[in-house]
Amino acid sequence: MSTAAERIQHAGLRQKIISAEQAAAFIENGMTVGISGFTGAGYPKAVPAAVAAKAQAAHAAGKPFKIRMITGASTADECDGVLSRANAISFRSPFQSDPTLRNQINAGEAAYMDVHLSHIEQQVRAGFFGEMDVAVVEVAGIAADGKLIPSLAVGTNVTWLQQAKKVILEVNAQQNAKLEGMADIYDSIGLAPHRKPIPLTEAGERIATPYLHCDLDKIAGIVLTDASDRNSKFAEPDEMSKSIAAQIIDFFSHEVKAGRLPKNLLPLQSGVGNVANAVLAGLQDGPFDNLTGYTEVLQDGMLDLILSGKMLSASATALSFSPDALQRFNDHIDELRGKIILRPQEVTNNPELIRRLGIIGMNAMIEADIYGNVNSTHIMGTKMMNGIGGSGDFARNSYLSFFVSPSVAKGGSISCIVPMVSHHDHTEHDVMVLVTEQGLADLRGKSPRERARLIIENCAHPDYRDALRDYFDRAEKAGGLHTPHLLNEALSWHQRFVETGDMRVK
Ligand code: 0RQ
Repeated sequence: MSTAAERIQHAGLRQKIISAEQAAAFIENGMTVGISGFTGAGYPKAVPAAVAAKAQAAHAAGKPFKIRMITGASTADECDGVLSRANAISFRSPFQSDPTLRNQINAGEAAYMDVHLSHIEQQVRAGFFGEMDVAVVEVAGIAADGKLIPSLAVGTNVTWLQQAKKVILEVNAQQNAKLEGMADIYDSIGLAPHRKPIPLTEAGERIATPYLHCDLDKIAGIVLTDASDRNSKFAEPDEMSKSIAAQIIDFFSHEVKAGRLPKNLLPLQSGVGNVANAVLAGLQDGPFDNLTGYTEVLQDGMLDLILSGKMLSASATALSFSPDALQRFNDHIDELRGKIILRPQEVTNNPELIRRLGIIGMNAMIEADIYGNVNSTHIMGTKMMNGIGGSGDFARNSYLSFFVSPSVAKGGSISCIVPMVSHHDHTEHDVMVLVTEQGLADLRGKSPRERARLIIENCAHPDYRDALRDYFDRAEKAGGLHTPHLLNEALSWHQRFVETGDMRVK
């Protein structure tokens, strides 16, 4: 394995090697900093800790120090974690999943703008977030001509490298040098009115170059690291995940029989987490071959489908593997280079492409209401969990959009099917199939009242079914018969939970 210094093939850039502390000197209080990384892959491993130390020193001296931090998606403890523990983040966008930062957001100590992942780059390019002072971007290496070799996530790197006034690179020796050639970096999206169609018509197609570009004069320093991405092991699929997965796979068979899906399905997008991974694991034994993936995060389940030959190719913006899967990926990287394509998130999540390719989108939710509106982000309507991530990009534009969840949370004290969602991320117009371990509701072609009956009978937990039926019956009697509601009661289940710790009437 080559050292990080050996990964810098460009002689001039080798002169720019600095320490993380020296790099942190370029980052000042109040700056907007673009950071690489997407769902625990490809984030910088050393500079954030040095910035956190700088913040702590400033705070100890009674001086303010906080940065505005914009990423691709979530990072990991060495980035969001270390910076939020140092109270060094004043503003964060577009997606996070760090426990400390989440608490700070919900305590009003850090501002957060939850943005569709396909939107963030164009909004930064358009200047909606002001100027980007510094970008800190992890790469797997630098070619002799100065082109950058992406690491395990491409995310927003194209745009951060273009937009930032100064760039700090982290060259990470733990990232496989053989990643060179795996990415497909289309960087010509631009802004309206100068946009052209993105010339991608198949999920597995390559349309651009494998390298990231950066004006070499902007590179303020290069920090060498040797640390792997931090992704934890997946739990073996439990009965809950297996049940949800089995229903989705049955549904696919039904759709193939009905002629609404081809035998090899359509390109699959899958959200993160155990249920998503279980659906992909279920496909391993399912009747579908020659599958394709067009997703944002490629996790263990999809890797295994490719390795077993069930899936021909998959494209993603991040490879977020458990340590075991990372080993399998590294062992087979020569074979995988032709089958896995890493793209910018503005391409993986692009509405134009999701619609064109006819994606099957599968994402998890916090709650759905009886009409099929979905909340993916807020606990009891007010507290941020993670963010909308790419779920909206896929839900709105997919050919088939699924949302999945256990029917209850917190030991049964919360129903994930409620009269009215306490926060709207995906409206009834974007949600086609809801699945819990209780059953599946196919909402396509159905009016709101037809949907309500189906969701209550098929998806709600038996402990809550009578109460939902009662709510719906009384709402119908009250009139307003397109989408019946009792407005003074619609959020009473959430209110009851806040007051008593249980949605059920005792
Ligand atoms: O709480 O962590 O305290 O145990 O929420 O719930 O069931 O483990 O599900 O990990 O798949 O997360 C929607 C949050 C689901 C996630 C969400 C509690 C529950 C548990 C987690 P604990 P589960 P998951 C691709 C697509 C938005 C982004 C997205 C997410 C915790 O999937 O962030 O889709 N999605 N991106 O107990 C109160 C409820 C609850 C509840 C569950 N109704 N009320 N708490 N919980 N339901 C990736 C990217 O875009 C980058």
